[in-house]
Amino acid sequence: MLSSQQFQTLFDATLNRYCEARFLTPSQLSDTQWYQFLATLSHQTVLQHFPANAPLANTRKVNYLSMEFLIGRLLGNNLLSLGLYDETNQQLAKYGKNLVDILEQERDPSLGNGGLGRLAACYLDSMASLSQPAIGYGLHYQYGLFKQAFGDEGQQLESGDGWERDFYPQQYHRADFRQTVGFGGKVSLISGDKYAWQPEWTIFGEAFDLPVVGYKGVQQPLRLWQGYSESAFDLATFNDGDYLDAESRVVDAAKLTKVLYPNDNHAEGKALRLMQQYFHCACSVADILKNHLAQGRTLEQLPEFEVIQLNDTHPAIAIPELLRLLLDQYDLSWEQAWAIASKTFAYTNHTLLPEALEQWDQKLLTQLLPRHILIIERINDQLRQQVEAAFDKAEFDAAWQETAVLFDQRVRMANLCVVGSFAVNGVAQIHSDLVVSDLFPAYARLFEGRFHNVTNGITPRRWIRQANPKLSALLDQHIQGDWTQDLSLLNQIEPLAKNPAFQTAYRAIKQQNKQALAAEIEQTLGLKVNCEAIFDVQIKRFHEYKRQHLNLLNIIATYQSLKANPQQDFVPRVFIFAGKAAPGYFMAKQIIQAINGVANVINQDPDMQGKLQVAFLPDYRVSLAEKIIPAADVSEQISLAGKEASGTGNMKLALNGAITLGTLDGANVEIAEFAGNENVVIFGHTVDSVRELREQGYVSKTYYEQDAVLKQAIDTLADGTFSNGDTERFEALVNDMLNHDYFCVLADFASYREAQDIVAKRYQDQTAWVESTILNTARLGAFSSDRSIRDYQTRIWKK
Ligand code: GL7
Repeated sequence: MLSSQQFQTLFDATLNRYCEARFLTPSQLSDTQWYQFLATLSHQTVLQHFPANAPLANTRKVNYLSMEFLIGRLLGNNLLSLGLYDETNQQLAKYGKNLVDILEQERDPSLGNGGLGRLAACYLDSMASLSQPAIGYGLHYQYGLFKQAFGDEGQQLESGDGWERDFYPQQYHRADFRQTVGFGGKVSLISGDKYAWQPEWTIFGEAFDLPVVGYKGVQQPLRLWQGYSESAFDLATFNDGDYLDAESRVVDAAKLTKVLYPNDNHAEGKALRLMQQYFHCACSVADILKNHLAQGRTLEQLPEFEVIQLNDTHPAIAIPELLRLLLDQYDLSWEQAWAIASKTFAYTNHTLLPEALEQWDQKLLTQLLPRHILIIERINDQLRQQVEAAFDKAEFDAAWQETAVLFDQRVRMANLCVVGSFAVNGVAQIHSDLVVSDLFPAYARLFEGRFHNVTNGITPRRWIRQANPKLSALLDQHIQGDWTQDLSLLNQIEPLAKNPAFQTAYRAIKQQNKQALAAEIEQTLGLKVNCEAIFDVQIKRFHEYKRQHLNLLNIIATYQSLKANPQQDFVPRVFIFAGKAAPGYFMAKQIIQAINGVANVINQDPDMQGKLQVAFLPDYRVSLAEKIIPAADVSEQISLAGKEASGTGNMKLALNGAITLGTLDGANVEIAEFAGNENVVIFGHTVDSVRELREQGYVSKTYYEQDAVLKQAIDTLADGTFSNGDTERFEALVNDMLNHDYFCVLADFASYREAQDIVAKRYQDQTAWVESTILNTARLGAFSSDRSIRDYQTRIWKK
């Protein structure tokens, strides 16, 4: 590592060169140029001075395969990990510059949609910090998740995010790691059960490495593959005289990794997506094997040294791909190949939503990957025999219907993962239990001991240290030992929860963070919010199951109540939203537009000023989350019970001193256990009572008819009050709530309103409130992703 003196010398020399090359002096540099200079300097410092590659000890190397890594800005994080953050700030001060402003210049690489992609980034951070040998494998999308803006009528507008086009120095092209990936073509039987695949066309995978810099740990790569075609034309086709067709293949190669599919918890079934998945897996598996063999190890030793962790089913095709290489390229028998592959893969399930469970059309798979489909058929046959042996005749049909990999001309990717992995885990206790009881009960019987829970976690480096420097300084003062490395140390502040001086300091920090967010809101929306009000935050993807429209109905009802009775005792509130909807998800976009419509009316109503305000910040992304989270008083986690596998925003918000207002869903359950029931506010139906509700035949309209407050809220959404008189704008949303309401918003409305009243009452007793929020920080150290990674190590990756 660099000493302070060495860093200073390097800083000065690099700055000189940067300025000379541009005929500028440091005082003439813009903030963007300062960022460019610093990002380059930090990248070089990481590569040259930070320890690389943790040695293998008692654990295997983790190959973390994920289609998404929502890594966010890297410069601040890397400077912290290098131990050069304060040093850099001091250097900049010499030129009258402030690091915080410079960091604002960085574009977030938005290479993910939501929680699943952000989790992958937190896990890379933790693995590098704990020196768990690991590599992340993903795709180098040229366009990350779309940018979001709002139109005149509050509708979501989307535009492309070419995150690296202008300048992105924190990666490097590893030309020597190139892979070749085949598609289509035919398979011929050579002899016995030996096959040869002749792909119809091939695409190159180019590797880009982004170093993941662990806190006091090591740096190891996030390797992202980009599609590329070797020559301008496919020569075989070109020579056949089919010039245009040859060129179109080039176009296809370039298109392959152009965009991230913008769906969250929803599988689209498009051929291009399947191609992306296979391309990702083929490049990664080949790279893993290459590195393994280069160390003089045998194929049989693969599971002893490597584990391939599948982040959801998106990389499921890696299983047949590894089998294919072992069978066709290395000439192993089926039994040998299966013995290796089935001990190498582990699968994390992230959702129970049926629309998110990927199934591929058998025909499409056969066309694109004719060799893989044969392997999948063989897995299916082998499985059938196991199911026949384990279940008696009367049970077989039901068991097979659940467990078959190939069923009704469809390949079920979750099933492929369960069968091909040695371990399967859910992401919060309640979710892992539901995976066994509801999704895969027959598998749980068939494969005893295969199912586990690893509750998600979040990295304290980014989500406390970096996002909330003021709270971090307070924690530093009162905690012995480095809490950023061992978050359980936060429990040292528990005895201070009632201490008036500590309460005052903790509360003052929240207040300052709220002021900073208020400034951001004013700058973005032109809205001045009341910092004495409760900052009530719901920030996440827009999805019906997350029920932002439940939040919205309460806002409308509150507004109506305040209009009807302006003198009532009311605790002021600012409702803060952020989040994107998939461009093709109509209902989620309706909800966004409705929130904007309501915000517009309420924020312009003079009676509401300082009392009730609604701020919907556009373009939610990691860097915006870092600004909102430290300023939140209330964390809205209001999904229908049983639908949110875990959630991770809930952990970030609670650790930063927000009170969870939530259903008994996902990790909320564990947050309530750790924080103590008196320090959260729980409402609504439970998994069991939702089941009963459905069994009785849920009719949402009954709730509407029987609850005048609810009725009035929905009616005004329909009558044009929030849409400039347009009675059609929110028709689909209103109709859905009245006639369908699959996610039981109306059934939970009354209970949610009561919970909101409880929040308001508790907030009025500031001493008790602050004590509660301190206890949230003190007691939730278990939600560090370091703990999650240790759980993976002991439960799953152990040798
Ligand atoms: C998700 C879950 O919805 C979310 O609850 C969980 O926290 C996250 C990480 O485990 O995974 N599953 C999923 O498909 N997406 C998620 O965010 C997109």
